[in-house]
Amino acid sequence: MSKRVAIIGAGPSGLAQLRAFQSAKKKGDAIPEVVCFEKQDNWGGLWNYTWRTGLDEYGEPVHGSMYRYLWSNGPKEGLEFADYTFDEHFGKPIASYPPRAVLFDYIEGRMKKADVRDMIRFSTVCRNVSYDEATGKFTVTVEDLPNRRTYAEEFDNVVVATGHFSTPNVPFYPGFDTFKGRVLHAHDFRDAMEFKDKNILILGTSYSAEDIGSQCWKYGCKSITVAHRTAPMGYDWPDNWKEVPALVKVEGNTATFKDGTTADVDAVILCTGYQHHFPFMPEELRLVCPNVLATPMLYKGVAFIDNPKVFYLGMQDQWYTFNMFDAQAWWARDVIMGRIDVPAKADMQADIDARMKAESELEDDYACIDYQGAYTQELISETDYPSFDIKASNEAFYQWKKHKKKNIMTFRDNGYVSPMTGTQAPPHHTVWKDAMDDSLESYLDI
Ligand code: FAD
Ligand code: NA7
Repeated sequence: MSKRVAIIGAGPSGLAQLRAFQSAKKKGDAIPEVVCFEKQDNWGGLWNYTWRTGLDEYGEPVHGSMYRYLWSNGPKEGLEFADYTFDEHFGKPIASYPPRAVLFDYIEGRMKKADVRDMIRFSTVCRNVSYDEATGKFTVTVEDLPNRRTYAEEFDNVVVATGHFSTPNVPFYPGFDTFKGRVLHAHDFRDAMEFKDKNILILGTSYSAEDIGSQCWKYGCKSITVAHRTAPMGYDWPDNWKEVPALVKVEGNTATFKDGTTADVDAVILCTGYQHHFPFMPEELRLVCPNVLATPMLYKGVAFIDNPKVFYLGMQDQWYTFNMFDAQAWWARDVIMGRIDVPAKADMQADIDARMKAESELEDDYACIDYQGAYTQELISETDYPSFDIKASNEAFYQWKKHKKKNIMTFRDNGYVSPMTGTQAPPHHTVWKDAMDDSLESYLDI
């Protein structure tokens, strides 16, 4: 095959794309030349922890949004790779909510086995992509950061796998500019110990709000106040945690909420979500998208309908993660290799419209889980990605929701059944609230 494929980003999505091509090669198929550009000096994307915030050593925006002591916020049974199980990697069953380092090790284990590291150009940031109608080729311009060398190469396809939980959505509220404490976004949160004995105000009611609040509680903050714009999270919170209506303003250290109540706080943590941000893509190829399950502009949630030689991976709001990225990557690979045809643009648009309508009719989180499970299943059924028991994954998610409802501070102490191996996860040796050491060694007890 003389085709060249550029993958931008070596997080779980970009790595899924590399693994998809490598698995075809292993079966004896001729694959395109694949080059992956990764701006960090290692793979793993968000799972590659960095202490840095703001700008990195080269002046680039720091990609990392993960923080210390982060444990998986969903069951590992919902994200397991079908071609590389947890049992295979760890050689023994492990508990259901691994800390970041353990999941990083798992992601890395599959890629080491696939032996594709030399297809990645690390510390190389993608600056620009352009498409030439006449030649049908893309010019991808990148910068080799340590050597400050900018160069361009031609490709037949571009796979954008740069994630969408890195560029923060930062709202302004009156008084932020004169607030006496720290105002930070979740993207810049690193160590809950910073907030020990402090009163914190959190804005937002989704995963970051819930988990950063829980971290701060676990590591000894004095109180947590969460202000909601739309609806409270409604869990049965610990005594020093309260939910209040939307923030109106801060004056000095005093926050005032929509119902007129106030709270004195030391820090404000904006858990207000992220933006899909692709400054390196030209406007005509740039995905514009909110954090939803059915993405606009992408056929089957992957192929960019205005130019289906461009693919975006992992751009959905995520219940399913790693194995959904795999399903997308295998599907994109098969379009690139001519095994799957994309239909005419009007048909692709009709498909997108139908998916968006279906999403708008989903009644609750359980329906969302089913929806994304069915989507993952649909893509898998069109490729040779190992099929797996999606119903068992859905079941792990349902149980997770129920366990959270029952007790938000103990849900991580539960274990579920692997959809890949049928293995029942054992309980972890220490309950989450008492497990202060999140290292791989501590978790695996080695
Ligand atoms: P990313 O992991 O964001 O990787 C994108 C990669 O692209 C990065 O390596 C980045 O350096 C690179 N890149 C970006 N721009 C450029 C450029 N211009 N040029 C070259 N390279 C570039 N999911 C779960 O399943 N379980 C969890 O517990 C969980 N917890 C999370 C906690 C937090 C705080 C966040 C923010 C997300 C969490 N997620 C979790 C979801 C997460 O999005 C996925 O697990 C996964 O990391 C997404 O993979 P990705 O490859 O699409 O994106
Ligand atoms: P999400 O899931 O996109 O949630 C963003 C939250 O921020 C949501 O509760 C929004 O409330 C809230 N929000 C957004 N803008 C504002 C303003 N202006 N004021 C108050 N509240 C606001 O992002 P997360 O960071 O929680 O999660 C992203 C990923 O990180 C996720 O996949 C996890 O795995 C980790 P709304 O309901 O819209 O009123």
